[in-house]
Amino acid sequence: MPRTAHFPIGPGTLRLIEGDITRDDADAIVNAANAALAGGGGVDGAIHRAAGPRLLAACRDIIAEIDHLPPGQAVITPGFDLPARAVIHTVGPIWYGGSHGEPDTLRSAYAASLARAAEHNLSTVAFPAISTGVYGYPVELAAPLALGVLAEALGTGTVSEIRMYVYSAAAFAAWNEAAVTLFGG
Ligand code: AR6
Repeated sequence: MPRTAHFPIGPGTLRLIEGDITRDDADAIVNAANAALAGGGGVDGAIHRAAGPRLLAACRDIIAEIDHLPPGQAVITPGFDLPARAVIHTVGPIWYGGSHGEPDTLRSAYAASLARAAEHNLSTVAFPAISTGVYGYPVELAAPLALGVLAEALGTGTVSEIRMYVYSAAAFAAWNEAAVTLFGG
């Protein structure tokens, strides 16, 4: 049985969900992309498969203009075949041990994604656990940092609901523990 938990934060709600983000019908889902927006493995591959080839075409148009998407920044495309209306593509940091600016870049990836959502009046946003897969960011460090940024956006009403997707029972336990510590049970 997939696990869920929810935490009221200010006027908004944070939901923690164990499951596949590509099935979510949020206003926007966030993609943990690479700087070339070229598609890839992990959640990026799953989102491109579910959205269909028009998503890669839209990413290519963006790259033709900006060359590459630096870590910590975010851009938005339509959701195409996804249930979600939009995809916000961000690039998290690759983990090199933690003293190479990784926390600032991870914070920025979440904040920039929320900024794109707010600009487009998208109030329900689903996030994957950016950088905690191929990019190697330790989940027990990523979770409290990410939840802090998400809570700030919910507290100020930048967005009304954030659905934080995790992809294993172990990840759910780590994120839930961090959320309970920060927000109470
Ligand atoms: N739904 C929700 N979460 C998922 C899904 C899914 N369908 N699939 C995987 N995850 P990763 P990164 C989780 O590696 O570390 C790509 O190749 C996964 O278990 O997707 O930011 C890009 O092109 C993990 O917890 O992203 C980049 O090159 C989390 O999503 C690179 O990987 C993120 O893992 C980015 O690496």
